[in-house]
Amino acid sequence: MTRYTLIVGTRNWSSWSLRPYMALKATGAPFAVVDIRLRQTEAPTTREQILNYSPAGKVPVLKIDEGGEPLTVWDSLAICETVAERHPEAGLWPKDAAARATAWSYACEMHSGFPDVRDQLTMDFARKREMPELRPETKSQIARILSAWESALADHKGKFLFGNLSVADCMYAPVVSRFLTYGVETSAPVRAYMDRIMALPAMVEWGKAAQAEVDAGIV
Ligand SMILES: N[C@@H](CCC(=O)N[C@@H](CS)C(=O)NCC(=O)O)C(=O)O
Repeated sequence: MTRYTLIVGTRNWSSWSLRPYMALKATGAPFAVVDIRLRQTEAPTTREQILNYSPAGKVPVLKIDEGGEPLTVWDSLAICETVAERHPEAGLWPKDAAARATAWSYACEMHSGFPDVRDQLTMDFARKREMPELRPETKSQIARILSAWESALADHKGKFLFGNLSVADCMYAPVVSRFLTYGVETSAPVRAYMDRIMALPAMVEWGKAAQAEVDAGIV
C-alpha cells in the first residue's frame, strides 16, 4: 500500500506547490497534505520546517511511503514526472510521441522561464489585484504564454492544452490564476480554457484553502 504525503506552502501564494497537487489529484490516488506557512521568520522558520521533510529546503515535497524508508521527491516538475510515471492510467502526458515532446517543452518552458511574470504578477489565488505597471519583459512573456496556449488549444482541439489534462496544464495552472487575479486580457478560446482550469475540482479545493487563509488573516 502506497502512502503519498505532499508538503505544500501557503496555498494563496505557493504556485510551485499547486502544480503537483493538481497532478496528484488527477490520478485519483489518495494523499495527505502537510501545509507549511511561507515567510515565517521566527523559529521555527519556514526553512527550518521544510528541512524536516527535504534537504533542498523548498516546497513542494512528495513523500512516498511503501513500507520501507520513505522516498523523498522535491521540485514541482520532478514530482509531476514521478506521479505521471507511477500512474500511467491518468494519462498525464499525451500518448502521441510528437505531442508528448511538445508537452514536455511547454512544461519545461514554464518551469525554467517567465521570471518577470513570476515577479510582477505574484500568485494571490483568492484575491483580485490591480495590474501593476508592467515592464516590457513582462509584457512579452505574457504574450508568449498566451500565444503558446492558443497554439496548443488550436492544434489539439480538446478541453486542455494537449487534449486531456496533462502535466503541461498543471504547470500553467498557477499562471491561469495569476492572469485572473490581475485581469490579463485574453482571446475567447484562452478565456474558455482558463475557466475550465479554474473549474477543476483540484483548483476549486485549492481556492477554498487559499480563501480560508485570507479569511484567517494569514496572507
Ligand atoms: N524550482 C522549485 C521552486 C520551489 C520554490 O521556490 N518554493 C518556494 C515556495 S513557492 C519555497 O519553498 N520557498 C520557501 C523559502 O524560500 O524559504 C520547484 O519547482 O519546486
